Amino acid sequence: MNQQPHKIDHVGVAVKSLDDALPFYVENLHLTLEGIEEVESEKVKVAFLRIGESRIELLEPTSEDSPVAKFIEKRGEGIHHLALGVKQIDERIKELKEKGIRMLNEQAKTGAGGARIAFIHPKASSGVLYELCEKEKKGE
Ligand code: CMX
Repeated sequence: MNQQPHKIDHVGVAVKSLDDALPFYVENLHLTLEGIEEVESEKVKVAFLRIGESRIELLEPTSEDSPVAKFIEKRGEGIHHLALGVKQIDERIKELKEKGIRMLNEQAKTGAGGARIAFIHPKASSGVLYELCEKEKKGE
């Protein structure tokens, strides 16, 4: 069933500062920090914390015009998006567009960890920002 998302790949959480947020996750929740990476195209620095087959992705804005900076300004820190693990993302985007679903990305772009990603506008999905996320099998 290639059409069906196969897991929650990660939950994106907007934070003002990774340095301030990380100790809670690592020292109190005992999650494993897999790595920190800057995603220039999205104007964020991200930290991935493994939780079972999924991850929590902490997102710190790296500039004032970052989508995450705007989100924090408007709503405060908190859950920012849900990323669904999918196969054949190009097909998934094409199908959603054909069905008239408002996509924020008409084509997949490269996100953290080299994943191919595309966002669906939250107005198309009951106020939730969804990311489609396709990864190579290795290190998924
Ligand atoms: N979740 C749910 N709703 C959201 C949202 C979010 N994360 N961010 C904004 N919204 C809401 C706004 O509050 C607004 O709602 P109201 O009209 O009811 O107030 C609505 O979406 C549209 O807002 P907008 O003014 O048209 O657009 P914004 O400038 O706020 O941008 C969005 C919102 C989603 C289009 C923009 O943030 C975007 O393009 N996001 C995709 C890219 C991204 O988020 N990158 C960062 C993560 C990258 C990564 O994971 O690596």
